[in-house]
Amino acid sequence: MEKSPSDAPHPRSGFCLGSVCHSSKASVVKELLSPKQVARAIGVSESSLKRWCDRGLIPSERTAGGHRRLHLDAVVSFIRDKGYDLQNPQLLGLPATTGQTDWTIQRAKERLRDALVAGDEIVCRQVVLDVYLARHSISVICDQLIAAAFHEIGDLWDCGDVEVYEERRACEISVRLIHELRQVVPHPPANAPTAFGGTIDGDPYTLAVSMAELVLLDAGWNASSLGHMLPLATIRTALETHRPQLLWLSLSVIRDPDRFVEEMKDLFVVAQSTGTALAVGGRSLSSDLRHQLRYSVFCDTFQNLADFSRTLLPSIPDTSQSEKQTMQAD
Ligand code: B12
Repeated sequence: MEKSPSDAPHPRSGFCLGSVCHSSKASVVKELLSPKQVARAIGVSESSLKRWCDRGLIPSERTAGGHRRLHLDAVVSFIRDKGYDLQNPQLLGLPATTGQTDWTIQRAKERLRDALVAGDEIVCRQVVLDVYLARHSISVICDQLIAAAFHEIGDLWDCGDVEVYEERRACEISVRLIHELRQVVPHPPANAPTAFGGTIDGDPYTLAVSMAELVLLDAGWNASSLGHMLPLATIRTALETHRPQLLWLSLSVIRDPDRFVEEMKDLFVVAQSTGTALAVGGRSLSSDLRHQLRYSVFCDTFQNLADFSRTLLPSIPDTSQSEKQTMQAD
């Protein structure tokens, strides 16, 4: 049965699939879709699709000749927000089986882990996109899919079942996957509060810091990763200069714990003076170390971070609560 949207979809910043990359901010190559293509892809009539365009329920534009055209990123957002099934994903240039597997998170994690180890980027992209289209939250995708797959890859490496090059290639693929997800999460409003984050000097682990950035963007923050291997002194300068409302630190490696404790004391004082909440997480923060530190919150998971960040911004709705809800028919 044909479904009809009940309200306007969230504006999205852009989406990048395969060789087709576009964004509403930066004007690069844009693939425009016709209402007929989109209608056939999601199994609705072309006239319904055109009506939704005209009602502004799905963003579209007109060609010089007056024909409606839709951007892929807006279409993907629409499908996700409204819960449509992708009947012919290839018509949108998506992998043929996108949206056609009802993954459990556990099964998706196993598939992602295997595809990451095999270097099969197409399958990795398909699994992550499927789970996103199935309305799982970004924090669940980060915690239970990508991070969980990496925990298993680490164990496989430890047992000698995964080569170093396979693990590194998996990281490269994941950096690209996270970047692609970054393009589809809702674009934070111009006046969104600012969050900065990074890893400290000596910490080469980049995935968690990028995932935290993605999770915060999705939670409505103007989040920017400052990168990895940052001396705490430069993080301090960033706070003093920009006074972000939130700073996240991912701490996978702490080379010199005593020095770290001293520098963190200073950083906390600065954070208080700049009105910056300090969120910390990561494998190297033992409970012993945590007892010597001051911070606003310690997070085991990205879900913790998303939840904490929302307590700072009670006006931002928690979209993860509506995960997997089915859409109402018109
Ligand atoms: C990829 C990887 C690397 C890559 C990282 C590359 C990159 N670009 O990031 C590189 C090559 C650097 C690397 C190097 C090494 N690695 Co390594 N690595 C991993 C691996 C497979 C994945 C790490 C990762 O990104 N995981 C995904 C993140 C998101 O998960 P996470 O860090 O556990 O974070 C969770 C929480 O802590 C939380 N979190 C983390 N940070 C933050 C921050 C905030 C703000 C919040 C809210 C939450 C949060 O969120 C996650 C939960 O969802 C892990 C396996 C594992 N268990 O993670 C091994 C692992 C960490 N590595 C290991 C080892 C041994 C090494 C090396 C010593 C190997 C060597 N002989 O050279 C070196 C050490 C490097 C160093 N300088 O310290 C061991 C560590 C064992 C131990 N007891 O410490 C592990 C556990 C593998 C294993 N099973 O043995 N590694």
